[in-house]
Amino acid sequence: MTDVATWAARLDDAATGTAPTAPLSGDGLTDLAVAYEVQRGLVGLRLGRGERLLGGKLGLTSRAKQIAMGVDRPLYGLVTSGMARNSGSRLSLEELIHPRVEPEIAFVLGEPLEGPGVTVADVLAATRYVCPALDVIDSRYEGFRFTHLDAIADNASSAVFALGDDLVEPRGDLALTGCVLEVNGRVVESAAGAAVMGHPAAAVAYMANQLVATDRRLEAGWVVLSGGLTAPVPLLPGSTVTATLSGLGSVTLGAE
Ligand code: 0L1
Ligand code: MG
Repeated sequence: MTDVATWAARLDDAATGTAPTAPLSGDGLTDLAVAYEVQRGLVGLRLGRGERLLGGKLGLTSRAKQIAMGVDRPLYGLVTSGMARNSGSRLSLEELIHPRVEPEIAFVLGEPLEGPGVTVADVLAATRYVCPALDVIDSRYEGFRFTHLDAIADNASSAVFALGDDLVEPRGDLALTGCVLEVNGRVVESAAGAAVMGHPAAAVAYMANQLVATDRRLEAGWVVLSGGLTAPVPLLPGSTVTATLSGLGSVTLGAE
């Protein structure tokens, strides 16, 4: 096996066995293109088990999160049907390693977006709906510690996501959309849409433009999670987490 296939299998084993592994950077992962190849391999293993590709996600899109994780650039990952849950679902924490959850704005595309040069205006024109989302991240690395390349290879720590039940056409300024994150009814974080790269659609544009490097694009019908608006919070047993976004509604996940 090449390093790419070996590394993808190692991360997949960590996820399915809920046993974290050491960062790949410690074993020679030093190249951005290779990191995204590992990500493709990892997602390919899911698709080989019958999952469907549903779209994309952005990570490390807020300055606060970049500082917290010690990186200086966003990254993207891919989301599949095996990660999707309905709002109101309760997750079994036995299937996860050390999950954290963060509120996001999700975009559902009506038209494909192909870079280079995709802008916020292009994203909004191509968007059919926006809705609140909860992104459950679960790094496959020990101690949730990794480099930027490690996190790319690990498919942006993707584990589970849920969308709100209300899909609305984008209107108003999403940079000004308010977000409140509650755990068991207590407000633990709050933010505005501008926390993500100044405007959440800028994150979607970033992914479309980055995909040029591999001759890919964002497809019509895809959902794209635009990145955490607040710091992530640990998903603890017995907790219920709700994100409410002004004008967009709310989304809830529980954990047992
Ligand atoms: O959704 C995310 O922001 C994940 C980015 C990857 C790094 C992390 O796990 O924080
Ligand atoms: Mg996220």
